[in-house]
Amino acid sequence: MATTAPQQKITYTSANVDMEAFHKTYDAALAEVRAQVGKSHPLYIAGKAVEVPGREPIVDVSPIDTGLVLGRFACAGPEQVDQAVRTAKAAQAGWARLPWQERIRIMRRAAELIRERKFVLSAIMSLEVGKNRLEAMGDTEESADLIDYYAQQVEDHQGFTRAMARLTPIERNTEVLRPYGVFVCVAPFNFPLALSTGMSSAALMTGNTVVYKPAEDTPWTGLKLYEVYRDAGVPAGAFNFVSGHGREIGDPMWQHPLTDGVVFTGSKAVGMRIFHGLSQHWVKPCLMELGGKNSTIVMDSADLDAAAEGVMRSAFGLQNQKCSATSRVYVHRAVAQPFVEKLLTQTRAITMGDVSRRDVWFGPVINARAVERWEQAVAQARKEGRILLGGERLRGGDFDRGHFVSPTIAELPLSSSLFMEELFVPFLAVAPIDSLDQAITETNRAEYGLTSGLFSTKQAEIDRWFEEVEAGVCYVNKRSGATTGAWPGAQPFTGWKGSGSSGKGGCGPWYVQQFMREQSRTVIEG
Ligand code: UN1
Repeated sequence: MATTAPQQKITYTSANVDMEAFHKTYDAALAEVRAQVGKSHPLYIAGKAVEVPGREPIVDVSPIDTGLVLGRFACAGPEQVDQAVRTAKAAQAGWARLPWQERIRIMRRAAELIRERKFVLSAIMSLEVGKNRLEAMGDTEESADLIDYYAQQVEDHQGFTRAMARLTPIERNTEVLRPYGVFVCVAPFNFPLALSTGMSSAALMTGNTVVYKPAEDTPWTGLKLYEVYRDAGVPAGAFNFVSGHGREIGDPMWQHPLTDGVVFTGSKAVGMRIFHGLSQHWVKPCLMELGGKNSTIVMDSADLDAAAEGVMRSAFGLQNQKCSATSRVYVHRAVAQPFVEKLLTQTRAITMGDVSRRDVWFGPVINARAVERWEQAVAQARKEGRILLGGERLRGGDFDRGHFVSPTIAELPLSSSLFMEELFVPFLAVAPIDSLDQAITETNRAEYGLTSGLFSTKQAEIDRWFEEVEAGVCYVNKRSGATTGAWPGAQPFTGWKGSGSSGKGGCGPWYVQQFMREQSRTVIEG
């Protein structure tokens, strides 16, 4: 069966899709992908395969089944990093000299190819990340839409060239935005296609070249993005695929003197290290999205069914491994008991296991380190408060093959550090509050400020919350996901405080401009 058949678009909040056709095509794509596992893959620098003979490859295993080796990926060292950055530098002028319309044409072709390949790309992500089918397809569709949305921004601004005022009749003044040069693009595992595509496509279409490092846990999806760009016509050397161990190659990439900027999505700790280290001789752009500790506030006027479903979806979708996930809930004391009961009922109904199967919603966490983090959080919660649901590793059958932990909800005192630290595992902290003021104060106490959710039917509360909450992406009464599901062109994804660096997010109208610098051009014509 063809896995490239066109089908309806799936977003993170889709309904009314023909699920029979979807699952049939997904099954076929999974079979196709399973037939390709276990191969060895090189790096791609200057359009050429580069082997790294002296170093052990990265063994890419599925978190669903750690016995399933998806592939072996060449493990770059500093020498290959140097080669990749030099290559990107050499390719940059030629790429930037193309008329912007030509770059946009190539990038829009890449979006088309992602849509053509969407079932195979999603099936790979299901196996490589442990993403359920709809989440994986959402990731793929978002990737294509990100390219188109950014391309539209460039078109709407005529390639970012505009005529400026004249101070005298004899001068002609123009301003143009021009690329910085070489961007190092470091991607995380959780949205291995959407975040890689969003960051790199914005860099590329504005005339930069890219050295791309996929997350260590998801090099296969990253390689597929390389193939998309190559097949779309991105010239050799403009996008270089360099897999390897996190810090070992990440550091030499951004520390390289020929690197002109960094675009990074990942942890705050790593992001801050890059930010502080990047600008040694002059200030270089460092565009970062750095995680969250997102709260949802449930007020006494809320529709509690909607709130419970919205929180469950945002807390446990992709096993909480989203920067946008809800990981703490402040619920008004007057409705705390019925809300928590509904939340527990919703969470008990979650289907768990091998997420590559249809109808399984909740899968494994990404690796053994994540299991450990979850175990530590559970142990701390047992000491400080009360586990309301979960708290055990999942065992037996499918569960014994992968990194499976149960969706866990704990009631904790507001003083617990579990309300403030990002964990990135399925652990939800809940506490009753007495007022909106208190809930906003608690929310804003965190170092992070990415997404935030509110369930309330009182306009005055909604207005106040928008005004006072310190977060870039705010949702009211969102049942399909209290704090998750941002989409290109609909919800710009901007991290405030410790969640980002520039105040202008991906998915938004000010994103691509950040990959360029102004040049004002004055010509005296007299
Ligand atoms: C992330 O986890 O870094 O809003 C991105 C969402 C997704 C993006 C999450 N579009 O839930």
